[in-house]
Amino acid sequence: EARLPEGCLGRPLLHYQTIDSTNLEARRLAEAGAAHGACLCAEHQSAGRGRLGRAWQAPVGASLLFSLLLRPVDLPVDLVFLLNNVVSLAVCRAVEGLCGLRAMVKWPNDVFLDGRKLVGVLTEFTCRADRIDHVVVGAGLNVNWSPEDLAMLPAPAASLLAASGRRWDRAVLLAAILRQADALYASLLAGQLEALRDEYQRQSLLLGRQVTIDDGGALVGGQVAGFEPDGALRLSTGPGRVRIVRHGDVSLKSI
Ligand code: BT5
Repeated sequence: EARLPEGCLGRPLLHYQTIDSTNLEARRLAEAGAAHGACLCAEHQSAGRGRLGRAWQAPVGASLLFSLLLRPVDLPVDLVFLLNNVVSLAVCRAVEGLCGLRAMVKWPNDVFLDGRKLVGVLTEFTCRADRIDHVVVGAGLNVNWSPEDLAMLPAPAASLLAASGRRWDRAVLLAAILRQADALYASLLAGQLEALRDEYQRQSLLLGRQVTIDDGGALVGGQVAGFEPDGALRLSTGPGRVRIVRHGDVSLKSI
């Protein structure tokens, strides 16, 4: 079950007991010339990172912590965010297929289960002469966290164990995610942006909801009307007024 087909993303598969961050190590390997498709996973990160310098937590051995190294040399730089969506949707497909749980994407970079954060995704890239040199997409998935583990986090979070009442084999999960990511990545490179957007939209926690978005400066409120093929969020801010939002932190308005 944990075996990957020939040519699939995730080869080679590198496993670390402890590393500062799988994203940082993937970038170091990329700069040393590592090839497209490598996947790094770790039992423990001493400096697991989220966006904007935030920390990513995980009890040793309880999470699936991995980073994919991609070299999509022909992908336009302004579509790089779609690699984040490829991995988020791959996780949703794998979690639904294996565990029977319906996880939802929360723009820009989370996967939620039952209204709480299950996965965080961190996408970082490097360009050379206006083209993508490499992209690292890292994800942390709370797998075998007990309710007590979850209670240590500052914000409400979910785990597969807490949601399903059983433990899950992380190697089997990772293989399922990589197979799905491989298929979604192929459809991205084939230019199937609308199919990808439609799946993202079907899986979206935010579609149709009233939200407030903090883009680092002003707060902007409105109703999520959908997503652009490049991954940006369409926010309806008033009658006939749509604003395209490319980054920010989203809060759902409670009704
Ligand atoms: C993220 O950042 O959600 C991206 C997290 C990416 C982690 C992976 S693990 C493998 C790879 N190597 C790395 O070093 N990183 C990637 P952000 O949207 O900034 O959310 C961070 C916030 O989520 C924190 O400030 C906490 O409030 C919360 N948080 C921290 N750990 C969590 C966890 N395990 N589950 C749920 N929420 C968590």
